[in-house]
Amino acid sequence: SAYVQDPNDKPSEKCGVLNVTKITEHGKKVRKNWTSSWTVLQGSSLLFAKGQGGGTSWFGGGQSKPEFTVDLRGGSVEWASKDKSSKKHVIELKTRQGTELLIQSENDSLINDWFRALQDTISTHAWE
Ligand code: I3S
Repeated sequence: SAYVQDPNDKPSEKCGVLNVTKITEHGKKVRKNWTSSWTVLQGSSLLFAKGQGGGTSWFGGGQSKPEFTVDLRGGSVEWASKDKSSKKHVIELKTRQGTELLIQSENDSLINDWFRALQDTISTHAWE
């Protein structure tokens, strides 16, 4: 289903498990480290927590913090070219701060929903 901005103008939220790796940090290439992450889109922020398995959820327990947070304002998303990854369904997310992430799921419709949600968020917050 399509991602729709909340009509009451509350911060929109979307979450799920995605495979994520940074490829660039502060404009500098970093080594890939694909990790399954609990991912939350909250307003103009994208938050990543360690994947399930550890037993602690940063919901649930409330003790652990997100691994990292990305500010989507001024960023861009596109489908990653083949040279970026051998995986299927890979989104390339670039932030204004010079971080580049690859975001992937084997689930075609799930990743398409995320792509639209990220695009919508970036365009909604374009002028902030
Ligand atoms: O872009 P690369 O370097 O081919 O990325 C692959 C490597 O990071 C590899 O790990 P090491 O070469 O550090 O051991 C990963 O296991 C692969 O998953 C990476 O490539 P894909 O195509 O899966 O994004």
